[in-house]
Amino acid sequence: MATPAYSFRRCSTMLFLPYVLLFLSTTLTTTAIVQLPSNMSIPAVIVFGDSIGDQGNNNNLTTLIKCNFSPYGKDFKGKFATGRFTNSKTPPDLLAAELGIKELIPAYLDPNLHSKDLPTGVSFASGGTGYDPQTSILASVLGLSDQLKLFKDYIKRLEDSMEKKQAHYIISNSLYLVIAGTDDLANTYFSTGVGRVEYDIGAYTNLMVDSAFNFIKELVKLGARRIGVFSAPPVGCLPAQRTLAGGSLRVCAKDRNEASQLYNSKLSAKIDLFAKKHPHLRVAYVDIYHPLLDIIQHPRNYGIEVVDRGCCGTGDIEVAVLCNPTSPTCLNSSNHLFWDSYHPTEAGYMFLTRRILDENIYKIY
Ligand SMILES: *[C@@H]1O[C@H](CO)[C@@H](O)[C@H](O)[C@H]1NC(C)=O
Ligand SMILES: *[C@@H]1O[C@H](CO)[C@@H](O)[C@H](O)[C@H]1NC(C)=O
Ligand SMILES: CC(=O)N[C@H]1CO[C@H](CO)[C@@H](O)[C@@H]1O
Repeated sequence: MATPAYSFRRCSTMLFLPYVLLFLSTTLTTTAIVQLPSNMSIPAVIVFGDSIGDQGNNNNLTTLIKCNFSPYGKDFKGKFATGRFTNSKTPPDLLAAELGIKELIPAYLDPNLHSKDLPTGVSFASGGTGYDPQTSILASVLGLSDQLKLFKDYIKRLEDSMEKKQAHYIISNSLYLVIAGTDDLANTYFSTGVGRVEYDIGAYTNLMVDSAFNFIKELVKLGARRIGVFSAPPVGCLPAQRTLAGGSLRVCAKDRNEASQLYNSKLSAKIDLFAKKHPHLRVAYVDIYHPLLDIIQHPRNYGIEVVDRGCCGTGDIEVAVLCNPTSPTCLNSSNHLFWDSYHPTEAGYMFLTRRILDENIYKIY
């Protein structure tokens, strides 16, 4: 694909931002950090998948996989828990802001969702879900097929609220994020062992990749063109996985990381092939494995001090209901990579988001 024609004005924009905001405070909501080519625009960010992109959809589900209570949201504006599985913003929020679209991507199931939020994007993601249909069933959350149904509903609402041509423009030019795989590996395959009853890791990662592809094809059928498909993270380095499978020293669990790498290699090969076959589409494999591993191996380069436990509670095991108002938190979440035993802090997500943009933005032009 073409060489990147974008430029980053991050530093100068950062310095300049307070002044811009001062002058435009009544109308301006977001200043783009990434400069897209002038003939291209991304009207919306639309998100599917798991807790990395769940902006509060699980709040209204009957599941234990939720986090709409303190200390979640501790560093969010207004210091309240929105249902995001971190101390503040998630990658969809950070990506949308860097692209100059808006500051926050709302949950589609948020009862306060305004119709004016629709044209700039929403999230259908649900914490605890995965490509394996068993994963969402075990967690009582929205599976990817449920998320597709909601997306169809979204398209209809969009078409009802504007000219068909305009709605079509939004659907076909938006950036779609598909973020799943962690829960399949960490929960369904390794922790509960449900996956292992029927499959070895080779067969299980094939099932994940096939399911990811069916999902991508459905999105394309519904009109999506720009799709970023996230890799699995180094699952064995999530603090809870260190505790469960990393021995007394809580090292990164080797079998989990090898499983992530196996899945990622199959996914990226298949996406590259798919992208070559469909040059009118922009489907990109988004590596989050290596950017996260780099922070874990070289935390000082990022001003991070703690990478092996979360900020919430002991940091070894607390997540969702186990990280709750009775849990003490670390003093400074910005020097922790992980917020709870499973999810990065906003600081961690910020480093990740910037790497994602640096490495992938040209793939979606
Ligand atoms: C934008 O312009 C570039 C260079 O002029 C061209 O290669 C690219 O196809 C254009 N993209 C769109 C979406 O029109
Ligand atoms: C928190 O950690 C960040 C990142 O290392 C650092 O820049 C900041 O100064 C720290 N804040 C406090 C209050 O110590
Ligand atoms: C589980 C739960 O909280 N369900 C609620 C979701 O929202 C609807 C209406 O907004 C309520 O009727 C449900 O009780």
